[in-house]
Amino acid sequence: MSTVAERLKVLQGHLKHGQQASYFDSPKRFRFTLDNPRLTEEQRIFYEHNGYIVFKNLVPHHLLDGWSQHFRDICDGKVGRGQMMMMKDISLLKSLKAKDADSVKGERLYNKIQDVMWDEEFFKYIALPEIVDIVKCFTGPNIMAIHTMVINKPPDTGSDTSRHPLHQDLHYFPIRPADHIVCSWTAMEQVTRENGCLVVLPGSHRGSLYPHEYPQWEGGVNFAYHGVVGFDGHGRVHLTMDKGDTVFFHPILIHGSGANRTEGFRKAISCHYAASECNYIDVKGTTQDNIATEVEAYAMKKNKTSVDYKEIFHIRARLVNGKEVNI
Ligand SMILES: O=C(O)CCC(=O)C(=O)O
Ligand SMILES: [Fe+2]
Repeated sequence: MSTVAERLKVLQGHLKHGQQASYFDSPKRFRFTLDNPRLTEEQRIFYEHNGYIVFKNLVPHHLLDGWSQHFRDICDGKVGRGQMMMMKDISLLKSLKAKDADSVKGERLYNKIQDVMWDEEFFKYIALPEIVDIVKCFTGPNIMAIHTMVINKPPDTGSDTSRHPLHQDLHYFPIRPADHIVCSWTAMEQVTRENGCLVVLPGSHRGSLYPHEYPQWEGGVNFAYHGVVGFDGHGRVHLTMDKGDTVFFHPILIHGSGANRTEGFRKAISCHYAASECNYIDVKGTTQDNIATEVEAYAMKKNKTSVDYKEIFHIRARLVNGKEVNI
């Protein structure tokens, strides 16, 4: 483990010799990845530097088709939703109150199903060896699923509410350390700039967690879609992906997604994994206070009991590999 003083000495050495100090000259070469042969040196360096890495065609298509059908069956009420949370786009909520309400149903109505980790069909994605083998490179062998979603972007209604503002997923998590959390996000069909692919700010995972607020969007903003401001000048990469491609990214990486301007449904399945050794922390009084208060109020309304934010995460987390530590 290197100390700040050691790092400073190396940097001073570079400067003295007129060289430009680079991130990889620091004594501890790898901070965001663990020693594991599943990642090549090149892949490891890419993630260390950029905070994300894409694996082409990682998830078999027949499995993705099955999960797409399962999503539609839940939306249509053919399969029980259990404890899963079904979310609707705000512009549709408005039109539901209008006279054309009947035309908005099924997968057109729901833009997200959350907490899919306890659904045995979706859990097959979460525990898929192709995914878990890569997750271990960030978390180590003991792995919990802490946040899970099937994200559906129905055709935008014209109000741009299918956009997802730039944000950092760690804003939502009362869990640390961040470096042992990773998201896997798999395209369930081709994702393009037209149907609202992910947009990432490479290298932003080396920053810190910033304050998040609801953006001031004319058409309204979906529940809990908080965003960061002030990153307009930062380089962006649009992650256009084919069906089955999977991106793994760090929870501090700033990312978002565009509106779906096609007539199709853009679906993705994703899971945030954390090392079982991670701790559940109190976020009161931090920049995460606003999301914690909002979600606690929602849980209170739904379950009529008050639950602390970190307990919400603790209770729903599900073991994926190895053993549970912080029970
Ligand atoms: O799939 C997307 O459009 C992005 C979703 C996302 O980043 C999130 O829900 O945190
Ligand atoms: Fe996100």
